[in-house]
Amino acid sequence: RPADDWWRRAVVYQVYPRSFADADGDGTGDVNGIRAKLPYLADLGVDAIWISPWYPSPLLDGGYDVSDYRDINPDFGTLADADALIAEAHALGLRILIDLVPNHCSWEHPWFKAALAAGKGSPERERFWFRDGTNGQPPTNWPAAFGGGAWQQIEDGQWYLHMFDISQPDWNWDHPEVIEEFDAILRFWFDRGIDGFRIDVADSMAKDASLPDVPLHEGQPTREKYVGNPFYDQPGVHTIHQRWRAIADEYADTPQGPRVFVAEAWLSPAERLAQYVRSNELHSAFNFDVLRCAWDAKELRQVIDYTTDSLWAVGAPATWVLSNHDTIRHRTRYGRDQRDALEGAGVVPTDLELGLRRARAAALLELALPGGAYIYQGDELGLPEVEDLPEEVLDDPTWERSGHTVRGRDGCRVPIPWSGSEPPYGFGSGEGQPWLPQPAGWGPLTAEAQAGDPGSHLNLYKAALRIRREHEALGEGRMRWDEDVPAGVLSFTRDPGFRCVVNLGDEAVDLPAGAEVLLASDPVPDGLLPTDTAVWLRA
Ligand code: TEU
Repeated sequence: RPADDWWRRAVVYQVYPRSFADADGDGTGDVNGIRAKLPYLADLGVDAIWISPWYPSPLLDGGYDVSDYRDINPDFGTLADADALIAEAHALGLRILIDLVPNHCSWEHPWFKAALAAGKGSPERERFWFRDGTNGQPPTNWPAAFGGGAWQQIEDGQWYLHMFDISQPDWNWDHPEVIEEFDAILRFWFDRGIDGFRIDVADSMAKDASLPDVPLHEGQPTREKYVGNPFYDQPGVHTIHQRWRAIADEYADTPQGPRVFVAEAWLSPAERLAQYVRSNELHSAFNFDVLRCAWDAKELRQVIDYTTDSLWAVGAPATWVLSNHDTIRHRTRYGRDQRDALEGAGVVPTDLELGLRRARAAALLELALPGGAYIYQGDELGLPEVEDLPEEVLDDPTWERSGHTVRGRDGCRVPIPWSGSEPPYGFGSGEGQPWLPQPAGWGPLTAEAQAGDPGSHLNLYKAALRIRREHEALGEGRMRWDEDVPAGVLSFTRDPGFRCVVNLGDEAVDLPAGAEVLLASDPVPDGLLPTDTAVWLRA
């Protein structure tokens, strides 16, 4: 296969640096920790890693509050460590994507500090959204993502816009200096050898500068991304993406191959998302509709169909994702019957054994679908969401900003258990406590414990990724649903000669006669496919 289309079929592993691996033993993950685990990732069989923000940051939103886009957070390491990581990863055949956070920065960013100091009407304020309010009220009724309004008033009476936390002022993307600054940031990292960027809230940078209010829903300003929303999916975002694509394309004809973008945009329906991956824009975009699906054959099939149809219409590959650092881990989600399992951590009863079976089956489904796939760190170990973190350790801003009503996203960010039978499970030396406490009982889930067990979750992922690399049917390409299966079963064929069958129904079904089982998510006795089980077949 040509190296230049690697991103169309790549399996990318998401590293959340704070929680991945701790080389210096201070209880916080770091760049040298990632370096130490590169052989693990190469052995796992992924093609690339995406590293969530590693920049200097007060970490008020886990690093999505960037105070310097051209450096490494001293808690995580140095630029020299990052350079070494890039070189070592490339030597192992792993590509590196990093996170670009272009909608907002941290209130500690020098440009924002300069804007506060320079005062009303200054050119420094023009790079952000500073406005006067009316009668003590903010300029618009826009809601912030983590609760409360999106405008924060400062001492001189002006308000600044923050679509996320108050510590994350929104950039003014109508300003040439902001545009040029991000051009330079892209080049800075491309020149250091980065293979691409995941674009944070890729649908939000452009704003309707006439600042209209949003409609009310049940008395509250809506957070819905309706068509025409003044701060989401504005036409201006596409101008920005086209500009970035041109920059990435300047690097395309180098031995390293193309530099790529993946959009994070929680936009439905897929036709809307497909606009972001037209050939002169971003290369790919996460599909979150599958992530939001219940464990239901009909619903999944429908979502897979309209996703692939709308992406293929613009020539883009599908990009599947089951979990990330913002969502409840799918082992836990799939262990629940409730369709609203994405919300309400801690209140819905969870069957973790059921969740694990389904997570195993889901891994085979995800990795057999056409296109690329993302794996969130720890999902290869079958980690569940940690739902009983003590309130005093909760760190996600949603906890604070929601007035302690939403527990937030910490439960999927608990440091990875690598080895040993008790905390910190090889995450650091134990000298510095892990920044979030790990639960007791994770001993059997460590990478070390699973490595030697042929039936482990880790070894299922490894086997699937090995077959995916070897089997020419997998990755980019087309799929065809097989209709000769009972309701509740998903079955599709990839050419040549590869079939994936997933039983999401209530009873065991017959496996197709004469098929050779390449891989099964759980044992398949007597030609039967049990419930919540998936198989890969040579058809
Ligand atoms: O998330 C963007 C985003 O829209 C999320 O708030 C999403 O809607 C929510 O988490 C769904 O559960 C990105 C990052 O992934 C997230 O970690 C950051 O907090 C956010 O941007 C702000 O940078």
